[in-house]
Amino acid sequence: MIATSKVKAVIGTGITGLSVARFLAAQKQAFVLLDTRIAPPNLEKVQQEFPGVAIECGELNPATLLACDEIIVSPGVATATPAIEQAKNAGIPIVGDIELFVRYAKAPIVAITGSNAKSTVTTLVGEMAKTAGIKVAVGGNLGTPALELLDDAIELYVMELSSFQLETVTKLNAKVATILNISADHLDRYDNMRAYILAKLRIYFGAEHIVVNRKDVLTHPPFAAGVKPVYFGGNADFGSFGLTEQNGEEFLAKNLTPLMPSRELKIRGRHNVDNALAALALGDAVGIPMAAMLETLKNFRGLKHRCEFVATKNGVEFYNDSKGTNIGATLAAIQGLARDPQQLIVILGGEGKGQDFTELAPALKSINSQVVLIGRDAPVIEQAVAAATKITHANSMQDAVNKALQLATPGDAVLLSPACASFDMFKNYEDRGDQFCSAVQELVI
Ligand code: UMA
Ligand code: ADP
Repeated sequence: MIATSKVKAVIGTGITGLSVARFLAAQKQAFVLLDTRIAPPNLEKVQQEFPGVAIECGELNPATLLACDEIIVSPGVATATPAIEQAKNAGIPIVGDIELFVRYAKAPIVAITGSNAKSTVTTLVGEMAKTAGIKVAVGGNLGTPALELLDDAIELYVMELSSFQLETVTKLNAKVATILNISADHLDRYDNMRAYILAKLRIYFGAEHIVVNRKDVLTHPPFAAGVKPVYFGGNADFGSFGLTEQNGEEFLAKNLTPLMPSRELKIRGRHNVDNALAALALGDAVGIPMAAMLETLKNFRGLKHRCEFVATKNGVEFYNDSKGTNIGATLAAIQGLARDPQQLIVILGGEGKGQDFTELAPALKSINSQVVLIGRDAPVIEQAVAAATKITHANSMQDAVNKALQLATPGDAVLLSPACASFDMFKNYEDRGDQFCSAVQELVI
């Protein structure tokens, strides 16, 4: 039986498109599949799994879209694509997998976005819920498509959401929603920062609770949301999760009540103190017991490739922050791991995505730093930061690690946080981080 008289269009045959197709097929809903690539991924799989379904590859055909009653767009496809715009102007609803997910999810949703720290905070909140014995599903942009998480036995959904996913959301109705921070990213997709931020702000639509970053006003809802936000970061006060001092020691605190000393966190760097506070605020809003949240914070060692401690060689500590793929992330990592007067040697470079690297200069200048440059946009970065720090060039990750060790003295640290995409030299950021870790382990000292 067909659920509606018309068909739906699913754009994209990546993991999101596949999850949408499976979801619609399970509902006996007719659909067509489209992908803008001539040879998209999963093509054979899709043909086998959905034998009767029409699949169109290459430039989107407006006629196909205009014949549908709803278009479900994968996050990697811009809704500004002309054929999609044309369908939208004809009154056809354009949605994404998250909108479908919201229609069917029965448990409360913790919704997390931000330019950086999404995966860390999403994973932390998920772990906190697990520690508390809550049946939790964790996913979205983190990796598992939202629709694959749907299960009536689930008691809480913790969702990492990208600006791409939020673009097509009308009303998320999250139990709690947050934008962790905002810095420039994805400007190859958005015309300007305004458009990028507006996409992110959609996370607050219909939210019961809102958590915002005290130090980043761009995360605050500009509209009268009817909800008083809870702040995280900075000094503790009422209505916030922040930092307070007790007997000369820094504590994470709720409403000025000390919860645990910051030094008991296993995740390193000042930015991770903010991440811990954000996770506490989110968990608190959905009723995760405080004891379970604090236990999780004391045990959570962080995700791979995010300011991950690798090894100490010759008295020099090596950190892998390969997921630092934009300037905002790298600034946080530099500020988090700076050990002035000891040196911080930062390995930077790759595909610069058109970013303005002069933003890194003040941070590099304010500490005892050196930079080892790799990758395609090394000359662009050199021009932007040469006046602020000393530059050395390297032609491979192994070369970069060897040179960093030569530049270091015991007590210094070496940080791979490239502020760039990896695709010019590596398969992806994981490959880049793995090559860094191997090169560190292989150092001859
Ligand atoms: N593509 C086309 N034509 C199409 C469909 C896709 O060219 O018709 C291209 C896209 O431009 C993109 C790639 O194919 O380069 C993948 O796009 P997709 O929408 O099919 O992606 P999925 O494989 O479904 O994965 C998506 C998210 N990817 C993107 O948003 C690009 C994954 O986030 C996410 O984990 C997954 O859904 C499950 O929710 C990845 C990501 O890079 C990790 N996200 C960006 C980020 O974190 O910065 C936003
Ligand atoms: P995302 O999923 O948003 O990319 P991750 O948790 O994977 O976030 O972290 C990516 C990078 O962002 C880290 O490697 C680190 O360099 C940086 N980062 C982590 N926490 C913060 C923060 N609170 N503020 C700014 N940058 C951060």
